[in-house]
Amino acid sequence: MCEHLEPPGAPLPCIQTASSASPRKRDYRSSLEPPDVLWMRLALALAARGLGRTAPNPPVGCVLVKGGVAVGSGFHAKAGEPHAEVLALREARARAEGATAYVTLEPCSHHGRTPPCADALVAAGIERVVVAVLDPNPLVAGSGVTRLRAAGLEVSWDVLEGEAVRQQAGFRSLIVRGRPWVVYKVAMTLDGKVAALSGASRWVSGAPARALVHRWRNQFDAVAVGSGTILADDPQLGTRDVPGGRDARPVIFDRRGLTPLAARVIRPGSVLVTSSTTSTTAYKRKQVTVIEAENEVEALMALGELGLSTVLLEGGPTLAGALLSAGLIDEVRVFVAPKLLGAGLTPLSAPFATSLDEAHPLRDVRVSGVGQDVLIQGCLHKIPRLEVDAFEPHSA
Ligand code: AOF
Ligand code: ZN
Repeated sequence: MCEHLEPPGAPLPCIQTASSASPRKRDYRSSLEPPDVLWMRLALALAARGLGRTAPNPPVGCVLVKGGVAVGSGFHAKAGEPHAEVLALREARARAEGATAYVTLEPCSHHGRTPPCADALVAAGIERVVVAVLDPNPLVAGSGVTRLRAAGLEVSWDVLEGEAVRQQAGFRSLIVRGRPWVVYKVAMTLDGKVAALSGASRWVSGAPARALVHRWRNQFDAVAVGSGTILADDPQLGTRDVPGGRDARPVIFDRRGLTPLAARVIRPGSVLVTSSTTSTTAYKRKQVTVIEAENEVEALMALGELGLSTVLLEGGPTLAGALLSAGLIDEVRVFVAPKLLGAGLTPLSAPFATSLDEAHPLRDVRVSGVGQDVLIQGCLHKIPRLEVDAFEPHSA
């Protein structure tokens, strides 16, 4: 997802990229962008409001535009509730006739929990549909576009495709790989320490970085930690201070059942991932969902079965090292704080590369400033896409 969890239009200030070398240079990009791109940005910003709420469904936004004016808009708020297009059509009513629809995901063509959006767009008299990206769901996978084109609508599907793919990383991961998209978030000192030797880590990063993490938690389906982090910090893993926020589902990786029942994350709805040898009755009594898994892959597949599409992994180094070694971390977001510790714990405790040739390169790297800290984010894996070589992005 790389930065997909931040609503488009509210990017962090990039402090050093090839395209923004001068700190005084303003970014006038949006005022020069074609209308299709601007309207799609609005649809993506709407979709972002569903992040962390729609799983196993994707976040989707839709704007209907006629004569240069938005006549309806909507976003998918929750699985089982109406799709973005339907809400936008409801708002536009008769004004939808002859309008262009901007949708961040290919309109669906199947009868799921709701009827097909492609049919609703056709019935409302929409003339043109601009889609950001095709739906990898095998029930849709191009058939939404085909159906719209067959009904005579002009359809394209490549506007802000990269942004849409990043925003839908969780959904794409879940539907293609059966497991959530895993983002490892870590805060370290300038000399690469996440905690003092005692294990104390409050606080490495500054208040603005910590507030940003709360906003991320609000947009993820789950927040995961190892039992070591629970024992060291007893974190609450909530979204304090986020207006309208709700807690992501806490997931505790605890092979040996070391998490105290009085820990703050042991609450109804939390998930405990453990081994078959752990006694789990007391956790279950606290309405904790227990997953017994033999290894990390099994654990993540079980989280996928619970419908969790995005996991923000918040440590500690042992769990992160194990997941990275198993190839299960998809993206990293590292805050580097202007402090030196000299001695302490490092972000990944499992050795996974013995030479620089074996280092894991990140793709789609972004560097930004958050208060006094520097945030570096990048992906280890490609976000799953639908390969559609034979499928034209524009109507003939
Ligand atoms: C759209 N617009 O806003 C969303 C779509 O069970 P259902 O009926 O909600 O269908 C879920 C599937 O529909 C989901 O897996 C994805 O393929 C698509 N989601 N499609 O046209 C939307 N949320
Ligand atoms: Zn739909």
